[in-house]
This record gives sequence, C-alpha cells and structure tokens, in this order.
Amino acid sequence: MFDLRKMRVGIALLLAVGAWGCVTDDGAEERVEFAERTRDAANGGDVAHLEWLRANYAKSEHTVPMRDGVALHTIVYKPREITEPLPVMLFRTPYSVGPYGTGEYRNPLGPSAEFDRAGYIFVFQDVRGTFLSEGEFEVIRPLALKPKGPATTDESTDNHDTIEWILRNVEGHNGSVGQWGISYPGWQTVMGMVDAHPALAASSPQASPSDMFIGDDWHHNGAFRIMYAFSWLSRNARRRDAPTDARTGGFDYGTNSGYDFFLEAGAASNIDALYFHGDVPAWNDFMEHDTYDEYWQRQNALPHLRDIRHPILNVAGWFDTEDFYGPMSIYRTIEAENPGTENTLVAGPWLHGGWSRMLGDHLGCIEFTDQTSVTFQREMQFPFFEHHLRGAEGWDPPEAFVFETGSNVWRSHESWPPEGVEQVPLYLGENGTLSFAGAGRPGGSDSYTSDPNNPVRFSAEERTTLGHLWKVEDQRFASARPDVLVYETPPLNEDLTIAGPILADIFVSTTETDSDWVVKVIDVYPDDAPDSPFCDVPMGGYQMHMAGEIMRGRFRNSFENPEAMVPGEVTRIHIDLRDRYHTFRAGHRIMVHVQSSWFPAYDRNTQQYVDTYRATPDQYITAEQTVYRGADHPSRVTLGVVRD
Ligand code: PG9
Repeated sequence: MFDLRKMRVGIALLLAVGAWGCVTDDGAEERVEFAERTRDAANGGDVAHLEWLRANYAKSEHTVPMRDGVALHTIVYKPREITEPLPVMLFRTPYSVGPYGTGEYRNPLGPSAEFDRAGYIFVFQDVRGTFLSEGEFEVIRPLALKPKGPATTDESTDNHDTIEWILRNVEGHNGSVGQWGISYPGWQTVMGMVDAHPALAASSPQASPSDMFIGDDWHHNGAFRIMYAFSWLSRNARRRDAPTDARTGGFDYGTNSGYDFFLEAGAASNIDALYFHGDVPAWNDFMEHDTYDEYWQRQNALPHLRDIRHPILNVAGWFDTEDFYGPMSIYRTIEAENPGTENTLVAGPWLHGGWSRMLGDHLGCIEFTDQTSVTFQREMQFPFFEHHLRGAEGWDPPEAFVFETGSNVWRSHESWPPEGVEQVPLYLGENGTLSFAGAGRPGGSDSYTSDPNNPVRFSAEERTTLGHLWKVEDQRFASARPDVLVYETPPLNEDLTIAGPILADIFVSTTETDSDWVVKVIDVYPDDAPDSPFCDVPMGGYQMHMAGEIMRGRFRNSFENPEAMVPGEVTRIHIDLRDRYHTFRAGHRIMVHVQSSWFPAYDRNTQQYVDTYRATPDQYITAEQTVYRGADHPSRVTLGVVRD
C-alpha cells in the first residue's frame, strides 16, 4: 500500500531541487547527502528548466570597477528577447556566482523559478576578495567611518557602484533594481540598504546576521560557537594569493565525532597551531577579541539602518541555528528607525534558508502540513518584487506573515508580536515541576555538577558540523543526564499559543568564578502521539526543542565589561530565548531544561574567570551549580500568551 505522507517526502525532494543553489554555508555534508538523494530527481526534473533558461536567457561576464579601481567579477543573465524594459535583480555573494563560463548556467536564476519565467535581468557578483573578484576579503567587513573619502570602499559603496554600473551598461532595464540574499548574501543585501542607490527599489534580506557577538553565527551572548566558526572559516575564509574560480577551503576532520574533535583540540586558540597554521586570519582575530569591543561593535549592522526609504521584506526561520537574531533585530530596528517605510516580516518554520531549498512541510520529525516555502515563494517573495519593481498588482502585505508552529497555520498580523499577547511567567517548582500558578514556597533549589571535561552535547547526533535539525531535536538524550535540570508542567488541558520573545530569568549560584547558563523550552508530546512519517524516532513522549539560548556568566551584566561570577552568590541571569510563534497542543506538556554546557555548538567555559580562548587543560574545572526557585528567587520563563 502507498503511504501518502511518505510519498510527499519524495515529491518534496523532487521539487526542492528547483530552488537549489542560493545558499552556500556550513551544512555542506547535509547538502551533499541531499544532493545525492535527489540527483535523479534533478536530472529528471530540473533539467527542463535549465534547458528553458539556456533557450531564453543570454549570459555575459564582466569585470566591474569599483571607485577604488578594484574589479569585481559580475555575471549578467538577460532574456534573449526584451519587448519592454525589465526590472533587475541583484545578488552579491562571497560563495561564488558560478558556474563560470558563458555556456554554463545557474538554475534557477531568481530567488525562485517564477522570476525566471516572468522575465528579469539578473546580475550576480563575487564580492570583493572572493573567487574571481579582485581585492581583499574581510569577513563581515565593517562599514567605513564617515565622512568617506572618494575612493573609500566598503560593501555599501561596492553595492552602490555596482548598481550604477548596471544602469549605465546593461541595456533593457526599467531603472528599478531589487536585491535579495540569504545569510551572507542577505547581509550584503542589508549593506546595500545603507546609503542605498536611488534605483534600489526593493530589498529582501533573508536570515542576515546583524551582530556576531550577540546572537548570530559566531557567538550568542558572548559564548563562542566554535563548531560553526571552525567549519565556516576553514571553508570560506582562507588566505588566497589571487582571484580564482576554485574553492580553496575545506577541512577533513578525520572523524565523525565533532564532540571528540573539539574536546581534544582544547581551548579555541589551539586551533590555529593544530590546523590552520595562519591560513585563516579571521580565526586569530576572533581570538584577540573575547569581549564586545570595537572589533565586534563595528560589525554590528543595526546602528546603520537609518534613512531606509524603499520597501523591505525581512525573512527569518523560527528554527534557524545560524542567523535568527539577525533578521528579527533587523526587522525591529528598521521598524523603529524608519517610520513609514514598508517593512514586512516573514517568519516560517524553517532551518537556515529552508524557504528557498525545501518544501518546508517538515523539519526532522516535526510536520508542518503546509508546503511553507512554496507558499512563501509564490505568495510573498514573488509578489513583493513584482509589485515594487514592475508595478504588478497583488501585493498588499500585512505587517507580519508568520507561521504558527504546533497548530501549523500561517497568520497575518498588523504588528509583531500580535495584539492581545499577555506576558505570563512559568515558574520552576519543586520536584521538577513547572507552574503558571506562582513561584511557590521560598527557599527551594536544585543542584548539579557541571564538568567541562564531560560537557552536555548539543545534539545526540554524532557529527562534525553544526547542522540544523538540533533546533527541533528530541531532547530525551539530555533529560537523562544528571547535569541537566528538568522541569515540566502536567499535560495541558487546552491549547496554549505563545507569540513573541521568550524570556528566562533564573537565579543561580556557582562554586567557581564563571559558568555558562543554558535554558531550553521544550514541547513534550503525549505518550500516544502518532509516529512521524519523516523519521524513525518514536513520537510518544518526544521532547521537541522549541527554543533555547545560552548566556556566558561573565557577560551577564555587560558584554563590553565582563565580570567574574562571585562563588556562592545568588545571581540573576536573564536570557532572551528569542521569538517564537507556537501552540503547545492540549495533552502536551511544557518542559524547561537548565544546563551549563552545549557542546560543541558552544565552546566550553573553563568555569573560571580566565582567558577562555587560551585556557590550559588544567584550567577546565568542575563547578557545583545551584538553581534557586520559590517566592524569594522566582526562577521562571516568561511566555507571551495569546489570549484570544
Ligand atoms: N550563516 C552564514 C554566514 C553569514 C555571515 C557570515 C558568516 C557566515 C551563511 O550561511 O552565509
């Protein structure tokens, strides 16, 4: 008999190939695996579109001079027949605009194949210092200080100069340029929004980082994301001698256990001597900047998001493990600083970039029922650009298009978070309880021993790269550990929907002078939950990671001026677990975990106030951790409960 839902997985893989190729980041393993699984589908499905592109678009390659004379490699695809002036779509990336050579085509050209069919001029550019472009690559190059001299460049001026070149040199355009990109190309899109060229008429930054110390790829709240930084930098940020069309980066871990690999490497600064040997300058820069100093502050995009007059479509994935803080903070900053600008938020149940490359009807075991990325591409992204670049009808957006997970529905709201949300504390209680009823008797506490030589895994999966699915992974492996505190509500009598930021306030003490504090909010499925067609994990009792964040104790009061924790002193730790829109269904339970490591997604805290990046093996010491609860120390997570 056919299992209709399993058949949909196959169809999903088939269709996903059409949106392939927009993101190149970490997760290479998954993509290779994914590409292998779908190769036949690609040959059977995608080839038709490729042939159509060859027949209908002409490709040309150019070296485009920037204001300082550095030439950036630029590829233009233009419909072979242009009967009326066409809008331009610009994409700037450090991940290569290949395939190179006028006979080789990208597929699709636009953010989705609809764009190709509608007829656009597509312009792709290798950013400064990458692949065939000249110059030096600087990872998240800070904007130049103002006033900028006539030959001063940054990614904003390169963006501006490129648009100017397009207007002057590419025939057949209608004067309107749109720009999009996911992650690093999304950040390039943000840079294009700063002091934007007047022809830039619509921008869609998607999963762009905004601040690499606070909440995106390299750190969260000052805790270093060693696994992701290692894989990304080793692949994308090696020194190069000259422009090249070949990827020079990559790394062979020689093991499938990132846990063992990073444990054996020890402190982060050892990595250069062990593996990089000066070939990855950014890694050594990071090692020199272990607080939120000028180096990191200058990379923060948010202070520059002023005077934005053109429409913006911001896109975020609820379960994006790379850049979720970025798009949400970019949305909020544009909203606050640019009244009157059309600034729309889209947030769906996606991993990093999932809206461009999968159907989005599930993530790991978790099913979302709608083909969410197809909905996004057809009903949001395409009409947004068509309207603003070509004047087409059919785009009248709400403030926010947001997908509510758990109940699996798209909703439109006139604000984010929506009206009618009440902040409700959920208190950690005695005997592992979690209650809305109140903080309970004073004087309670729970303790565990945190051992940095036996850190809590971030995922039960044995892997070397960060991957994505741990953001919805079953947490039973963690609940079983003695160094993870577990608190749980009884089964809910009715559905409970939450929207907006989840805020944790926990009262803790440690016997040492520094520690990491991780809080996770988990959706626990009932024992009789039906199994998922998408995985082999029993869904009865599944503990879905719904939200989670880390705070490095030394940064609890200030990211610029870290402070040791005082042994034995009860200390409040506030952690923003970031936004979610989720319904805990009736019969499900809410669970909270507290733990002091999340390895190797985050490097280990020595648990002493020493130089973490240069710690010697003997400096990693155990700490006795206590979490206080009850009326005198009401440890809690505060949820935005949707009341109507
Ligand atoms: N998350 C990736 C990234 C963005 C910006 C800087 C470094 C890495 C990416 O997927 O592009």
